Amino acid sequence: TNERARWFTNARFGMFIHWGVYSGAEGIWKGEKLRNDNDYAEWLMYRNRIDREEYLTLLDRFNWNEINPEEWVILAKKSGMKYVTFTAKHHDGFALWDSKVGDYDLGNYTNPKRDIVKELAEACKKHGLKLGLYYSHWVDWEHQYGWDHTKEVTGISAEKYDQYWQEKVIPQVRELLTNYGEIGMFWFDMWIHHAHTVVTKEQLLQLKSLIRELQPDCIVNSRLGLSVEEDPDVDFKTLGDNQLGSKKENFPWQSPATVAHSWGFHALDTEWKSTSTLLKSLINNVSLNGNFMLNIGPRADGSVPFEITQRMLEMGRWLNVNGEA
Ligand code: JFZ
Repeated sequence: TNERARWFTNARFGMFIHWGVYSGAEGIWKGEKLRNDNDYAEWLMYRNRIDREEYLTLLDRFNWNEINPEEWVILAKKSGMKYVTFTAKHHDGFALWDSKVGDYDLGNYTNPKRDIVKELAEACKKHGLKLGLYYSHWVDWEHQYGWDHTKEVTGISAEKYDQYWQEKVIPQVRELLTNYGEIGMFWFDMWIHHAHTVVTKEQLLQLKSLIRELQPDCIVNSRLGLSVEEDPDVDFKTLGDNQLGSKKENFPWQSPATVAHSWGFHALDTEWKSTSTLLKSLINNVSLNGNFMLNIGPRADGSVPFEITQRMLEMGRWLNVNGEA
């Protein structure tokens, strides 16, 4: 078994946090209330073809005096979760820490400067949880040479994509693994094998070896996008949402899930799963030796919807009675 992933296998239950500039829109752009195939709140910038400057006007809706990431960590802890995974950079390309790489980052748009990765790292340390970082490596809608799905049609040269990779992805991941203490996991997100798109095996291996070099104990999920043949050193597999693995898996596995539908907060989300449905998912998952990561989508003031906190705290109470320490 993989020593590096031992804590993760034992952790069983973690919190996913989708929070970023899009949280200010709550899934609705200029009054548009259409729901379609891809109505994830965090896909707003791409779906509505919002340019990189106008998109940031959403930051005006943030209440920086209210936002306290420690509250997310405390909720995770009370819910029986052992780690949190935060969207440090989602597909919109906006870095939620004080990044020196480029200018599309929170440090550059807050005064006094905020650095949510730093605040979360400190809160996790204080409360004894591991910190994972979601980093959208493949897709980036902000960088002119990053991948977006219109490029399936228009194409992009390998040279240009590599420019994005070398001047943004590599130095940002280096920053995250250098300035914030121990990072328990890197959670990448590429659900189509790289052969279908623009990312090369060499680029992905470069990223993987950077992580191994800077923090050898940091675990990396399979959505990095390399096959087991290309990189046998996989730490854990991320399955599709709510998908279950089996006891016979060769690698630790995890399934991510939301409480309603969207990952980022969506004002039109109304179909909340019940606590017992969520508990059944957790129990199914754990009984098959898996790991369940349940999402919160806080609002632009940092608050977590009541429908989510209530269910998570109920799960925590159940685990207090029935779970193993
Ligand atoms: C991706 C993102 O596009 C989305 O915004 C969110 O961050 C989610 C956690 O990850 O969306 C996916 C990717 C893969 C699957 C489902 C949603 N899948 O394989 O089932």
